[in-house]
Amino acid sequence: MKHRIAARPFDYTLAAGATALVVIDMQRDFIEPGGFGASLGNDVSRLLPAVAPIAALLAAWRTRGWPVIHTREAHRADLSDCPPAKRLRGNPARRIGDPGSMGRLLVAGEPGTEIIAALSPAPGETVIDKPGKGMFWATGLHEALQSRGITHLVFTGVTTEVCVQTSMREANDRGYECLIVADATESYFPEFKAAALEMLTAQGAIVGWSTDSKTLLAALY
Ligand code: TIU
Repeated sequence: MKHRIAARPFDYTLAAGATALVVIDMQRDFIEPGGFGASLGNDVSRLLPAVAPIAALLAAWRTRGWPVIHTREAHRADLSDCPPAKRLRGNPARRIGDPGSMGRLLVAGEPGTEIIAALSPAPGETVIDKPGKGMFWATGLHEALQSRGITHLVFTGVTTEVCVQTSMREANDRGYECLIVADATESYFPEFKAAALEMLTAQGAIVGWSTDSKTLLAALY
């Protein structure tokens, strides 16, 4: 079954059951004070408006038994999957792997890499730790999605122009039909969020489509 979703720059056709909801990096390290996002000098409260729309989309996907993918930006404890170029770049207050109030920044298994309680993964949902900004780099995700017949991806999470945009671009190059939900993604920089949504959908959906959660949810009923 197909669902027609009003979207920019034109309607998106969602394939029921073959469309995964992707929730990018809704982990404490980006959303709560004391984590990696704050260490870069950001106002982490800016990301909170995305939480309720993502929760509503998760409920809709779970009711239908459709696939859900959660990602976390998280490195191995020995940082062997964190290139020096990533760890050493800039002059942050604290670097990846340094101790913070939620454990070592962006290290798998530490409290900071836990997905926030409001969006906790349900049993059976896929959770992947990714060492890069994009969800396909060094994760094996493409093969996992292909084996499950997933052809369409609906993107949510943080931050719009960093991990969400990178993941959506990687997905587009791998042949997925990609939709981003504008109110279910946030950035520390509102102007970057707006620009990212524009550039993803420009030139006849060069990377994909955008819609809002109310339009998407209404179209599923
Ligand atoms: N800094 C920033 O905006 N984002 C990241 O570092 N990672 C993600 O977007 N998840």
